[in-house]
Amino acid sequence: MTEPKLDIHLTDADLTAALRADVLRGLTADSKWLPPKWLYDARGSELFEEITNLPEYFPNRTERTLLERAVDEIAALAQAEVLVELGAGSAAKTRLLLSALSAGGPLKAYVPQDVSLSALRGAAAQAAAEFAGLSVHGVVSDFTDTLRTLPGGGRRLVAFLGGTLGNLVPTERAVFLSDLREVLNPGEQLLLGAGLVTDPDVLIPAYDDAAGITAEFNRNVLRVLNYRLRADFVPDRFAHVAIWDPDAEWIEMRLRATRDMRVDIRDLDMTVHFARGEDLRTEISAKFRPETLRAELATAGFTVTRAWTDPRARYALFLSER
Ligand code: AVJ
Repeated sequence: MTEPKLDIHLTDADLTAALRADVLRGLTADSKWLPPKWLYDARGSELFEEITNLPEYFPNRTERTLLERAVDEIAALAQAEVLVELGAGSAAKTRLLLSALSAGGPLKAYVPQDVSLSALRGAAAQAAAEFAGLSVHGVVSDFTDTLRTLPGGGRRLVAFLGGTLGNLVPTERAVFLSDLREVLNPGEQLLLGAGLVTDPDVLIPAYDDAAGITAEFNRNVLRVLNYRLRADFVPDRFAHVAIWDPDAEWIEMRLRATRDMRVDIRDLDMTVHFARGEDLRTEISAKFRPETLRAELATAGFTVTRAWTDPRARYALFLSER
């Protein structure tokens, strides 16, 4: 087996610096918020893997079923020499893509990208072990920052799966999609997985499961602040809340203070007050209407060549060309 290469664009020190900036901005705002990427330290990435196995969390299972159905056609259309996977995480679905792309196709390299070094190490090692002759080149970064420095070396298929696009608000999404379109060469393609707008009675439990794993995942961000910035959050004093916003058509995860609190963030010399009932928003997870997402892709300069949806129209895969 060839050892996987690993590019670290985000060192531990970079992460701490970025977190400081986000905490300064987000926890001094009128409505407190933090970007969702801070949910994914080693423990957070593990908890997310657990979420994908929950009965209520349908997006990953639905996406996998769609991928199983679509993957040969995707491979035939993409003719990819390099598979780039943005937000790869533990890359559980990658095996499907890698085997279809390498079966008789020109695939030479796999480039998994993720913000979590621990998740990426596992993904890279596993792919290298399973696909002999495949060159594996992991990138630790924030996916919105490193499009320009993604390794090339042949015709690329960029996979952005799991519905992670939904973590971006509309303006961020537009910038991200057009930046991505700009770095791709003619003929290179994007495979996008996106959750669709569906019944809130199905969506909300997916983000508020009976076993409380999503609640632990959500509260984990407070533990990240505790060890990275020497804060003294007591995670159990925050309740997990998942809300469907019918106007914005996104799920919001929040942490709700169960009493008045002062929290010291020592490394920022900062004290934050929470009133009982006050929310800290930790994630948005936008859901899409197929026509709207097609329009957003078109505005960014992509042409959708193929799309797949499950029978209950809860999730979709879009293959588009630069
Ligand atoms: C990894 C961002 C796609 O939004 O569904 C799961 C994260 N948050 N449960 C999603 C998540 C709560 C997930 N993404």
